[in-house]
Order: sequence, then C-alpha cells, then structure tokens
Amino acid sequence: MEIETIRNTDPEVAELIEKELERQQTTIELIASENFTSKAVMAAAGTVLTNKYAEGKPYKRFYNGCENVDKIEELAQERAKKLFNAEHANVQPHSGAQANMAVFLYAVKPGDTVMGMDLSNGGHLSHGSPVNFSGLYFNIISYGVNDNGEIDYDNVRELALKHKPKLIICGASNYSKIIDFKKFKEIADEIGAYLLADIAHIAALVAAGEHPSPFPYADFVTTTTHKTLRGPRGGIIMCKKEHAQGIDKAVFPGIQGGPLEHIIAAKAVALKEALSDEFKQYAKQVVLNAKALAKSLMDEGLDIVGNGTDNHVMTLDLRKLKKTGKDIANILELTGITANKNTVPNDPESPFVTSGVRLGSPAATTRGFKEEDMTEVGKIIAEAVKISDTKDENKIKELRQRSLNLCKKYPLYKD
Ligand code: DSN
Repeated sequence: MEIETIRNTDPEVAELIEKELERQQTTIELIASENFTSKAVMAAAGTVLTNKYAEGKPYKRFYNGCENVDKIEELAQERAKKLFNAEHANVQPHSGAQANMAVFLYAVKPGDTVMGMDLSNGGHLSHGSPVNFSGLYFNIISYGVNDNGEIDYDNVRELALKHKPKLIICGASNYSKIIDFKKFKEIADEIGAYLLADIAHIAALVAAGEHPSPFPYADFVTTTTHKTLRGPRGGIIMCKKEHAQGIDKAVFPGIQGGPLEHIIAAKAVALKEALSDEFKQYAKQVVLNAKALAKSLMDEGLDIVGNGTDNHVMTLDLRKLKKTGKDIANILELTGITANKNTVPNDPESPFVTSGVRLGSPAATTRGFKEEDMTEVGKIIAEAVKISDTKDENKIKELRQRSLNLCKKYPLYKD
C-alpha cells in the first residue's frame, strides 16, 4: 500500500525499497545488531508526526501544537522506565552514539580521562575510538579482553586506580559473555567515577531477565532501540533521578535540535511490545538460538572466541584456518547469509580485513528460527568456510538453496 504511494511519486526509490524487502525476505540475517521490527513499529515511523517540531521536553516545548506528541513522548518515557526499572528516561537521542555523546557532555569535560572497552576488542566507536568525538576530545584509557574473550576485571581495576578516569564505560558491540555490572560499579566507586552502561546490544536480554540488569549499579544506561530491542533506529538514555535534568539538557539543547517524534512514537510502540510475554519468550529464544549456532559451528570444527556465547552474539575465529573475516563474510553473502567481518582479540589483520566474523541470533529469532534451524545455519556456514578458496559454484548454489529453504520456512512481512 505505502509502496504504491511512493511509486507514484518516485518509482526509482520504490523499486529499490522493494528489492531491499526481497533481500531481507530471502537471506538469513546474522548481523548481531540488526532485527526486523513489527509492522506497527514501521507504520508509526511513517506518520504525520514527522511534520512536527517539538524542541524541549513533553509539556515544556519551545513550539505550540505539541499536545499530541507530548502524550506520545510521555508514553515512550514511561514504558522505557517500566521495562528497565529506571528512574528517568530520555527517549530523544537519535542514535546510540548520540545517547553516549549526551552522557559525555553531562558527565565529563574535554580532556578528562574516560575508560572504555577498545573497539577492536568488542567495544564501540563512541567508547573512545581515536577517530570518534570520544577519542578526539577525551583522554581515553582502553581495556580489552583476554584470549578467552573475557573482560579481565583485575586489569580494569588496575587501570582505573592508575589513571583515575572520571567516567567508566561498560557495555560492548561484540562481547559474548555476561557483563558484571556490580564489579564495574565497585571499581568506579573506588575512584569516585561515574559508571555508564551501554546496553545497546543486550537491551532485550536485560529487559526480559536473560542478562543481569545494570540497575541499580550504573549512573547512566544508554541503549539503541533497533537491535535486540526490535524498535526503530534510535537511542534512549536512562539515569538516576539526580541526573535527569542534566541529561535532558545535554540531549537538548546540548547535542540535538528537534526530536524525531515519528521515531519516538515507533519507540513507544516497540517498548509496549517489549513489555509483553511474547517478547520475553523471544529474548529467551535469542539466547537459546545463539547457543545452538555456536555449538553447531564448534561441532563442525570451527573456533568461536571464548568457546561459545552467553548472549546473542559470537565471533568466528578464523586464525587457525588462515582465512580472513573479509573473505568469509563475502562467501557467506553468496550463500544467502549476511554477517559482518570483525576483529578477534589480538587480531593480526587490520579492521578492514580481520580474522573473525561476528554472528548474532536476534533477527533470525524474530523470524521464527529455532535451535534446529540454527544448527543447520551452522552447517551451511561451515561448508561455506571450506569452499571459500575455490568458490565452487555448484556448492555455492546448493548452500544458497539451503538458506532459501530456511527463509521460506519462516516468511517475513508476508501478511
Ligand atoms: N554498528 C553497531 C553494531 O553493529 O554493533 C554498533 O553501533
């Protein structure tokens, strides 16, 4: 219906959107940070709310005519607070990186020392990468993981006591173990640092009790809304009441102008969905599916960083096979599986080549995949790895068909 409306004005864009729909329907999505929103979430994002300026906070705006968006934004705030048991929620950040930037603006000054997980060890750009605002304007001390892919908390403590950061960031983009928020809080307390937990990747698991919550330990909790949480692309900051006013000011007017009220409406819808029993079931299945995929890959003789996963994500370690993440992600794409190359701990290759591939279960789980399907996905991946040098066309065809069979078993956006 909507696509017809777009086609009437812009057939070129309509055609590309349709092609993207087909790509999503016919390939297995294993990018750990992607997901499929409900049609209700998508519909909310495409509404007249996109027309409205609403700088400020609900009921304290700089524009008139905000009576409806005020109520929508308030619903999103209340649902976020309820879902995560948070004292305060700001649902305006346009993304997770913006959410983190707002925390920086509130909690530290340029030049201050901040500690975060190194990007190549599984952290995030906005946790102190030298090419990001966080690394450019702050003195960053990075911690990493050991060969087992685990955070070495003794090392984190040592670094914290030595460098005395004002802000410690925990949370990651590629970390397959449970994060010990309590331990991070103890370390932060020893030096009087703020603690920021970025739960962008594990938000749904935290919400559903599949991963320990960063509350009451963290001063600030940031998340994206589009990863495991299955909402529109965007961010949220939650914090203790004492920081509420400062965080709100940091978001607007600190780093953003008008909030995206159509996206905030979609966040509200997604948060309502996340409060349901069905969502709890989904989050549980995300973890079961990730474990099934990791087991299948290891049964096929492949290495996984840390020998498995406790959450939704894992990294295939290709060093023993002398293959690169870049080549394997490319061959996987030919077989109908989408994933991304990723560094492994102490990776000898550059971030553009890498020795790993990050694999995640959220999108496949939303689609309906169960453990036995993830076992088959693991087998397809293992066969693809075997033929990555020869690129045997018949074998690729066969694997592509096996991926397609799984996609057909769980149709996407069909009704
Ligand atoms: N780029 C996101 C991810 O893929 O994990 C993090 O922002």
